[in-house]
Amino acid sequence: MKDYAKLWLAYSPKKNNRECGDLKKIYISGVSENDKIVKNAVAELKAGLKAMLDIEPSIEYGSAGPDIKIQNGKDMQDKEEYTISIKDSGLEIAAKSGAGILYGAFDILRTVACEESVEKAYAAGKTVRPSNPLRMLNHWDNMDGSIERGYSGESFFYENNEIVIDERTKDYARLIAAVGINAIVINNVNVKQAASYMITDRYFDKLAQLGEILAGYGIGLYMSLNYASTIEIGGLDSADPLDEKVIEWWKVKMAEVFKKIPTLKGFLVKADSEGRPGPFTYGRTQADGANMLADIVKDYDAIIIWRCFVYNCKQDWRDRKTDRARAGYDNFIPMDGDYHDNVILQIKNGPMDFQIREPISPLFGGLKKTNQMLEVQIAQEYTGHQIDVCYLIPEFKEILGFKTYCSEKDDTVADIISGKTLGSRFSGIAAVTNTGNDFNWTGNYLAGANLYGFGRLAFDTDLSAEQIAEEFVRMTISENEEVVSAVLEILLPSREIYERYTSPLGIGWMVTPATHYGCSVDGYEYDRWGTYHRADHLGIGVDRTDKGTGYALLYNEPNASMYNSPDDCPDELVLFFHHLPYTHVLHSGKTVIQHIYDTHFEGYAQARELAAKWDSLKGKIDDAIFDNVKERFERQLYNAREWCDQVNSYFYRKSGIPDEKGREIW
Ligand code: GCV
Repeated sequence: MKDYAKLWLAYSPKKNNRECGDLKKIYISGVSENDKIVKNAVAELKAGLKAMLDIEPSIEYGSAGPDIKIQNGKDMQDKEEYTISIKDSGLEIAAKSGAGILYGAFDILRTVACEESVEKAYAAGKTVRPSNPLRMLNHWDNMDGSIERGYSGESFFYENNEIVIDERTKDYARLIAAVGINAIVINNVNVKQAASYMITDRYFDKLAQLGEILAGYGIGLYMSLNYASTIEIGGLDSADPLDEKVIEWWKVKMAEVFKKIPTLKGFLVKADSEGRPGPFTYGRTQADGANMLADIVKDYDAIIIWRCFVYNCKQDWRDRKTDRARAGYDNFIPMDGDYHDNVILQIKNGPMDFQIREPISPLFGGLKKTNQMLEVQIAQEYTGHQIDVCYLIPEFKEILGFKTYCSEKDDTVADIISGKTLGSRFSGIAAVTNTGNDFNWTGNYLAGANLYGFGRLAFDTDLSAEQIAEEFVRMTISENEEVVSAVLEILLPSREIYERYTSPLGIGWMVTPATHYGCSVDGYEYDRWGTYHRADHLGIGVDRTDKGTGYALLYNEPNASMYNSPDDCPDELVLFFHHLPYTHVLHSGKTVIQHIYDTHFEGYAQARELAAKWDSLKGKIDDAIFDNVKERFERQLYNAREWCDQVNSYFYRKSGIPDEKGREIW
């Protein structure tokens, strides 16, 4: 087994331990001391406080409430809520479930680790209720050990088509529970080869064992499912969701699966997408497919999470009417209201695919009667492969705060996925994760801020991107104020800087095909994936207005009118919605072409500033962390320069319009 960093569970000794108050006793109330999550919470508290403050508090249990198991959906947030208050010479954590106690324990450990005063943090009593019922990580890990879009080594779940369970498995559960994650999907949504057999006795024992470990930290186990299992492992000739033979096969299969893996909470399904099989093959709808499976797993209190990433990936670039951005909406809205209660539709944040800037998917605010979950990606597929630093929490804050105008109140994406808007029992947020078996888990050490931050934000959407970043830095790099400020100055603007030196004004996609790292302005222009910028010598952008593909009109008003008008559309998305001349003047007062030049030069210059800031930390932080990020910055600068020069040269050559400031363009 490879060695690995402890990240925010390092629990290093604290100098300012007086600040942390007198923690002679910890009172735990509302739960049974025999609950296995409570036991893990207590072990965590004891180990953490001993390591950080060298104290050994005694634990006192108050009266236990009824024995509560957290089931999918049913009042999950109530049961995971916790309250911490000061009691006698110590602290009390009160909750209705072991998970609540665990989150409370990690809250205390975080307070101590960040050297905040325990007195101040809890004097008024602190109650935290998770913002979202499901706070999930989606692993795109394959059973051969590779990871689709993985940039931090190999899988720590699989090796040579076997499931690996070791100390790292448990530490992973601890790490993600500490930030509030309560669900993981352990295999790639592209379920192929050995992964199709995860629902057979070849893997049941290991999966049952893994499920138990995760359950001990309040984490539900989910798997991605091969929609065509009936054919691929069942020997049937069909996967038609309305075919009785198919339904019967799934009934028998699910009875076996849930008996053998009692902790299993459900499945994630990618169907009819990028070559994966699905109900369309049989002339059935996405709802037919999802409901068939959901009805069967309902008997086991399980759910089906069905992805909305369904689009035609064999488009003709000459065709200007078919618009990939419309696909999710067109494929899923007609059945709004038909999806059964234990189906959740999982929707990528944007209508395309995790570009550095996209509008919010119009499915949010479009679906009015369906359980919904947001899917974001912390694996930096299009945002720098964990080579370039790109702290994504500011973007996720924008996504969550987007007003969909789907109702009079509670109409933001955050409201929808928390279950507030629709009163839904099943909802939440998932991130395609950025972990692997690298020493530091995430390749670039600073990419750990996205793993940490996603969990924290999913648990409490009111936290600011700044607070989350600061916690990460204090807990995993240094408490030295100079270091904290410098790392925050690197993390916080990094997403905007990445956007500046890559693709402008919401256009996206100018990446190297297949790998998705590095610049290739026309890489996806004459391809089949529906990903075009439509640049010629006069202008650039995709007309998605009422005169073009009509995509802008899929939003509720006033968003539809705003996006439909080049004058009202926000600058950062204007080329996503409009085809404009290079001389078009933006709200910023700059022309499109000058914006392209300026942002690219600025973005590259700012990336150099970030790297220099990092260099200033030499000797002030752990050498291994310093070297790791330094090496990534060297690659980032090469990448940023290529982007800057290629994009500027491309558009200068297309448009013939020189840079007002006369800078060097090739
Ligand atoms: C798991 C994009 C990625 C694929 C990924 C797919 C998806 O197309 O490039 O690697 O497949 O999204 O989200 O299903």
